[in-house]
Order: sequence, then structure tokens, then C-alpha cells
Amino acid sequence: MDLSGARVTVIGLGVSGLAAARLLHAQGARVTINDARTAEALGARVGEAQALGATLALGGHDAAALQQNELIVVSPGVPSLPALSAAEQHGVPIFSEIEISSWFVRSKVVGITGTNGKSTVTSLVGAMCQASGRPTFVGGNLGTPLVEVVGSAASGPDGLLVVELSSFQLERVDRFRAHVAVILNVTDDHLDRYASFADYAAAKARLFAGQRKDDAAVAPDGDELCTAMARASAGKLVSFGGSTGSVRRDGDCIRDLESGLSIPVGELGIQGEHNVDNACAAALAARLIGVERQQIESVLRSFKGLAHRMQRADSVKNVDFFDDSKATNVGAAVAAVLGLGRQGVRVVLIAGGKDKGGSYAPLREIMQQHGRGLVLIGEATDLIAQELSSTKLPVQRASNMADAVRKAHALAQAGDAVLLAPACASFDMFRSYAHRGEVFQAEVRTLAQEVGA
Ligand code: UMA
Ligand code: ADP
Repeated sequence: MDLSGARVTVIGLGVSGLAAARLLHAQGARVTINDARTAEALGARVGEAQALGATLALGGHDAAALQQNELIVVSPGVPSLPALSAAEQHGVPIFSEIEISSWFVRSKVVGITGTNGKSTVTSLVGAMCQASGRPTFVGGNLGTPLVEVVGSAASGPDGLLVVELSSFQLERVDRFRAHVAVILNVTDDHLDRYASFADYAAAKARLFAGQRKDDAAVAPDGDELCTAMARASAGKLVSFGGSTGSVRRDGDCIRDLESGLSIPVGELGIQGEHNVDNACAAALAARLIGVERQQIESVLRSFKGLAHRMQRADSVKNVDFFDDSKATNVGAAVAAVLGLGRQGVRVVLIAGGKDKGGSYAPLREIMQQHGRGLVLIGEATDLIAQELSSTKLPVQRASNMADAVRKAHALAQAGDAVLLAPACASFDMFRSYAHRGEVFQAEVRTLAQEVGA
């Protein structure tokens, strides 16, 4: 793709926009970065953009100016604004940073999407590819924008790219090709951005659009929605998990009959039923991209999981505290409660935060069965209290995390667990899910010091 002299606007001066601008500038494009926020609100990023030689258009999105471009690159957090639709109607192509990256790479790509488990599976497959010795990039929605790989060894013909892809990033891909495309699951999320669940699912399904005949479209065995998405691919459908998946649980082991991989579930580095599915998906994706069985097996044993995903924080008077702050939607929170409940543990759930427009009803029966009580925080407090009122569990409202941790501990009995699995975004009270998890863990440590372990 020759971008030399092209007039290009990047929308959003975040991590993704800045990285995209850097590549476009290196390709000789005349780059403008446009952000709704002012220079004052954007802070240090403004200096970084200026150092690139980019023109800045800050404090709003000007429809007329956007129409003057030959290309617009949109950051994932930017929804379909009226100014963007107008530019599109004017014939300006609009792509995500993922799409433009794909124009400059020659490596094999594993693309991973789904509502939950993306980061875990991406990290697992990434570690497996790294263990194979081939130059490997691991990133995307996980943190490092894909565009940063361009020009590195991993973007060459021997390289492997393992990319976590959000629905936001997939909205505007065209030729992006994942040689192995994995969809893990689709449940309610981001309904504050999409008009319907169908729209959200359709964005995820874009992962398969650029696949070709020899590619693999990976979906969970028995999941009709995900299987239908993968079937629409030009590639071959391969399933994981369930009763007929190509890599699946067989008794106490995970087995891949094709490669001979067999590993007892108890020897996996990550625990919980949903992580068995994640391990199957990762092992299959890695095998399909060419990683050897021994390397896959060794990572399945050694990878201990990511922070703020069912991470045991501490124990206070025989009550275990778990940090699952990354449970930012109801599906993840349900999986977390079920994981503990199936071990016979009663759960005091700390939930709430910034609502994303989905239903909390899936938590109702699960909490009825395995719950001891509920502590609610943040903007979604009333909504959750209303939707779960029929459980008749004790409900406490907390004004901050310190209060929530104390109220949850007071509700718990010896042998119970206190679980932070908010089913909401964190932005009403915290900078990010990671910040929320850190504050929770710090409050648990303080409580442990106060009352003794
Ligand atoms: N902005 C506008 N106009 C708007 C909205 C936003 O100009 O209408 C501007 C903001 O003022 C801000 C910039 O856009 O300056 C931020 O862009 P961004 O929200 O796309 O954030 P980035 O820093 O570029 O980070 C993005 C992803 N963010 C989102 O999808 C919201 C990061 O995923 C990703 O790690 C990063 O690119 C690198 O690929 C984060 C995320 O929360 C972790 N993802 C969601 C999730 O996991 O649920 C999808
Ligand atoms: P993502 O990147 O899709 O948000 P993560 O691996 O970061 O996925 O996990 C996010 C949340 O979802 C965590 O709370 C985790 O415990 C939960 N989770 C992980 N895998 C699954 C799965 N396969 N099904 C349901 N929940 C899951």
C-alpha cells in the first residue's frame, strides 16, 4: 500500500492512535491526529504527536475536515460518530489500526476474539509460539497495538503474530487475515456502544471475513452462535472443547488426538472450568499455527494466569478473597461464581461499577445457588439490586472499596469466599480494571493486618 503523500487522519490520540500515526508518518503520509479532547486534557501525548510531525486537530470532530482525507484510521474507543458516517458517505475509506497493520506484515497470524478469555488465550498461545523459537509478537487489545510489530522480525515471513482482537477493533477490518481465527464465546457486553446484541456479535464475526481456503476457523464445540460465525469463513471449521472438539477434556485430561497431547487437568497452570476451555482453545490454535506438542504442553503447565483474573488475594479469618476485577461483564462474573460454587464454596460477591447496558439476570440463579450475600458498588448499584432482588440474599451498599471489603467480610462465614467480580466497567470509580483490582487487594491486606489472618 503506497501511502506516500496521502492525506490521512487518525482519530483518537490514545495508545493505538499514536502508534498508527507513527507508522503512517514513516510511510510518508501527511498525518493529522484528531481527538475530541483538548490539548490540556490530553497531556503528554500531545508532545509525542508533535514530535512525529503530525498536525493536531483537537477538541472535537469536524465533519467537513474529515471529508478532505484519502484515509481515516479510527481508534477502537471511538464509536461510529455522525462525522465519520458523513466522511464514509463522501467515499473516504475508514479502517482500524488492525487493518492498516495487516498491509505491512508477511507473518502467520493467530487472531483471538470472544467476550471472555481473550487475554488468557492470547497470552497462552503467545507463550507457546515464543517457545517454538520463531520471532513472535503478542498484543493487540491486550496492550501493545498490533501496528508496532511492523518492521520487526515478527512481521517477516518466519514470524508469528498472536493478536487479541476486541469487537471495536474488528468493526473496521477489510483485508486483515487471520490464518488461525479463534472465537471463544459471545455473551452480553458493550451494549452501551452497540444498538443490539446482534450488532455486537456481528462485529466479532468480522474476524472470519478475511480468511482464505487454507485457514482455520476455530469455535467452541456445541456453541451454535460461534459455530455459525466460523462456518461463514472461507477456511475450515475446527472446534475445541465439548464432546467432539479436536482438543477437548476427556475424563481428567485434556487431549489432542491429532498431536498426541495429553495433560491432566490438575497439572494445568490455570484453574477453573472456564480455563479448561481456554487451555483447549489455546492448544488447538498453537498446533494449527505449527507449534510442536512438547512446547504446547510445557506452557500449559507453566502459565499461571494473568493478574486480576480469579487471583487469590489473601485469606482473613478463614475467608478467601479473590480478585476477578477483569470480570467486566456478567458472563465472566457468572463463570467466577460457578467456579467457586462447584467446589462447594459459598460466595459473597462484590459487584457493580459502570453499567454497560446488559442484563444482570444470569447472576440470579447462580447467586441463589452459591451466594452468601451481595455487596454493591458504583453507578450500577440500584440496577443490580433490582435485578437480583428475588434471590433474597442480604444486600449491602458500599461507598468505596474499603467499605465493600469490610462489609463483604462481615457477611461471610468461615470457609466462604469474597469475590470481586463486578460485571461492570470500572471507570466510574477507578482508572481501569487493573486499578480497581489493586485497590481491592490493598484493602484486603489492610483488613488482614487489622483483624489478623
Ligand atoms: N476519543 C475521541 N472521540 C471519541 C472517543 C474517544 O477522540 O468519540 C479519543 C479519546 O479522547 C482518547 C482516545 O480516543 O484520547 C482513546 O482511544 P481509545 O479509547 O481507542 O484507547 P487507546 O489508548 O488507543 O487503547 C486502545 C484500546 N482501547 C479501547 O478499546 C477502549 C485498548 O483496549 C487497547 O489495549 C489499545 O488500543 C491497544 O490496542 C483497552 C480496552 O478497554 C484495554 N478494550 C476494551 C475491552 O477490553 O473491553 C475493548
Ligand atoms: P478478556 O481479554 O476477553 O477480557 P480475560 O482472559 O482477561 O479475557 O478474562 C476476563 C474475565 O473473564 C476474567 O474475569 C476471567 O476470569 C473470565 N474468563 C476467562 N475465560 C473465560 C471463559 N472462557 N468463559 C467465561 N469467563 C472467562
